[in-house]
Amino acid sequence: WTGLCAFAALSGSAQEKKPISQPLVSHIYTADPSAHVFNGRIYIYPSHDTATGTPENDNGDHFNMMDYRILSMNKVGGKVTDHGVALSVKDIPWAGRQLWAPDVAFANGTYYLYFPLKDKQDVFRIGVATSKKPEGPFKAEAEPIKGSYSIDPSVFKDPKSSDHYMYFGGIWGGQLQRWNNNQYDPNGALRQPNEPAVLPRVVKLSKDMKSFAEPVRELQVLDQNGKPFTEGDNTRRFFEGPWIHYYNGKYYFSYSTGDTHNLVYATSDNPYGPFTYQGVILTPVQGWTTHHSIVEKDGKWWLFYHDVQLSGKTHLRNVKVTELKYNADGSIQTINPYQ
Ligand code: FUB
Repeated sequence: WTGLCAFAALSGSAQEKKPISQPLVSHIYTADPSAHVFNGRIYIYPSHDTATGTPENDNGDHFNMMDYRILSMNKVGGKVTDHGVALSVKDIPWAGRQLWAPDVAFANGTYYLYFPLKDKQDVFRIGVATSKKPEGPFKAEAEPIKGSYSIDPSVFKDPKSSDHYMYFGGIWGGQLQRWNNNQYDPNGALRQPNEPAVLPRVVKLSKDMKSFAEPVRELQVLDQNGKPFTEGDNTRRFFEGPWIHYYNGKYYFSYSTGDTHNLVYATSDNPYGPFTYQGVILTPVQGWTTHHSIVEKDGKWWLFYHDVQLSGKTHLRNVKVTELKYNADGSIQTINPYQ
């Protein structure tokens, strides 16, 4: 994430256009919506944006979120309930700062909330917290998940095997460029335009849902000719915000391209990939970041996303939802968030 100057240039034109959907709530700022259907109800696990006064910089320090609040509704268009604070940074034993984009999975009769947070050394790790209810409150484990790093966990239950996989990662402020072969290099630099792009990561979860069952793997995302992207191919290479869903016998891996502000997707026959790039899901929104989830409810598919309609500020966002449509060949119809 980051790039404030780029946002200033982008927002002028976007703000003159009419949004295709309205913020789901306006009493708090929310972002990075991970939506799931639990017990027939839609639960949205967003970041909770707040104006803490932390100065802006290119590492995203002003995204200084202190807690999570969970939203739910019985259907798209229904009344949205804010369930209050579900987990606070002050209640996480290993916390440094910055609760970024979370996700939730259900297994073993328990809801598991996965969250990225900087530890006391200012290194992003991924933590887990549990609850017996989808809306929380959640109780955090004493330590981050062993072997975890970077940001934006997205946890997926494979309908074929019932195994759970975590997809994660984000470059720039998300620190993914500091991790090679799962080893940390504090000086790990961003790639040069002609170098291979940093890849998102995937790992199978253990049955206890609190640990990794294997070493973290890189997830290959290839172009239509089977070639990996270079860093310079920044309209297509992975930046942050991974999500995965299963549709019509295929796995769909989608993500943000960051500094080019698109949500794009790639498909595969295997949850470990390789994934082949297919196209754009959502063209740029107001604000620098773009982040999403995709979920089926009531026979339709929905794209949850965010923009900055309420505040005009890139770190004070609001979550939205719109219908996502497939063509007969399984490709996704590109959505323009403004008319
Ligand atoms: O909300 C903080 C960060 O901004 C998220 O982790 C990224 O995906 C971007 O949306």
